Amino acid sequence: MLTTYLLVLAMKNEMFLDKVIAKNPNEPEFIQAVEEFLNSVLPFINKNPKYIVSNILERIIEPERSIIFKVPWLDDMGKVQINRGFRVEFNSSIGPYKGGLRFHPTVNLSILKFLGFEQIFKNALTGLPMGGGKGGSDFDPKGKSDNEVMKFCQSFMIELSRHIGPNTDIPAGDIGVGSREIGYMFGQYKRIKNEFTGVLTGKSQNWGGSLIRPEATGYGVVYFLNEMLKFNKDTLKDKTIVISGSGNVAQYSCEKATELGAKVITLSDSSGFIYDPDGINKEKLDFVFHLKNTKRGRISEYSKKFGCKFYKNKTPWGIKCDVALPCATQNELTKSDAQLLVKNNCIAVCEGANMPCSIDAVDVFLNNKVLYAPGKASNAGGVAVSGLEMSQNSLRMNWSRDEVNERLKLIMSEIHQNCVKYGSSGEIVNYVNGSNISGFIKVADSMIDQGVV
Ligand code: NDP
Ligand code: 2IT
Repeated sequence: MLTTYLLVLAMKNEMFLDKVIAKNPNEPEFIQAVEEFLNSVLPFINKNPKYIVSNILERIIEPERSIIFKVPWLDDMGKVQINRGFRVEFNSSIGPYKGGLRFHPTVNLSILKFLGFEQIFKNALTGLPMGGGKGGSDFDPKGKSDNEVMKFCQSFMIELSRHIGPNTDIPAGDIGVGSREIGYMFGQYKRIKNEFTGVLTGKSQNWGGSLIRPEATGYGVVYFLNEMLKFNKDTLKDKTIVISGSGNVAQYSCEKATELGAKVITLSDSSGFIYDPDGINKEKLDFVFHLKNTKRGRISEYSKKFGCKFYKNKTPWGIKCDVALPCATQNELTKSDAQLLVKNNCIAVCEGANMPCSIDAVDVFLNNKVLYAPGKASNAGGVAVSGLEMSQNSLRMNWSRDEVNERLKLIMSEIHQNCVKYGSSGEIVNYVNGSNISGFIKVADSMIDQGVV
């Protein structure tokens, strides 16, 4: 009798994606993230009746709260501008909501729900007590003066401050949000609440930030890659690496990979990519840091400075490499890109960005035994060090660079071990299954412990 009941419920699970699509129309990125998750988790759930009986799937894909608000601000010409602000507080079963803010013209509810959903399991994988959330705005910082960015950030925080707090929801950076934006938002939060608290992470070091947080996502990506290679009795030494993006994650992935003996030959932005066959060494990377973080210029300037090729409006996946690190944005690597990488004998793909590879690109990697790490495992170093920043703020202490870096290394290695534990079949490690199942168990069990939540 019970078996028949469970069988019926399991069949309902199989049709679950149709229900998600019907309930969340016009949210393709969110549906994509749920589909990828279900591919790993459904077979596991169907073997573990407690998750079926507790209807955990339907519960876990619904955000606890989605806040959408108007952000009015005055530009330098004195004209009123209007943007839309968001915070998706997705799941707080293992800790306060935690996740970045993205400022980019493409930002909408679908993108923030996909990012918030992935963040739940990523945060669980870090082993730290953080729930999942994500927010941001369709505001475009490109081409805006510092004054305009500040005015926008202040107005954004007037509304956001009602919903966040050091024990409730702790935002951080993401695309378009770096230390400048975090500074303006922190200053405004402090004025509104008259409190100096760790309400945001990614703060500057003079006022509560953690050493290594700027580097953490990129360094973590390379530490994870190193673990994957080590597990396959290989190393990073002399590997040729193709990186997309030239922002925070791309810059520090490039720095750490180079430090560990690899050669990085591409970087990109939304205008195209540069190909430097000699490798982007320390001096060249210093130029990129200045170009992108201070001058806020275009990556094409690198090719003029160092005399290499710039490919306008192209992505770098056709360049022959051993390893690819997509570090720009979602769905930037498609099935045909994956086929090119395989044809060129790429052995590993480690995601710095969130969901940069489409589902059919991931299938190509898995079918061809390319070592493939999904972002929720490989880019978890950023939020992990955000978690360490929260600990330091609570303790009112600062840890040394070495101490934070060692903790980051350990966390990335433990995430790798968990992927091996939950994703191995025979000799092969499926990192997609490993990360999804490992993250899911912790969150789902906590939800069940806490009753009808
Ligand atoms: P940045 O804003 O510092 O850099 C983003 C980079 O990606 C830029 O080079 C940008 O080019 C490029 N890019 C952004 N959107 C597009 C697009 N639609 N098409 C082509 N290129 C694009 O962001 P981060 O480096 O912080 O973030 C990069 C990725 O890493 C994102 O997916 C983010 O979610 C993820 N991530 C970030 C973490 C962090 O701690 N910052 C942590 C974990 C993941 P351009 O300047 O021309 O727009
Ligand atoms: O996608 C991510 O993990 C981030 N943007 C970092 C989030 C954080 O809270 O540090």
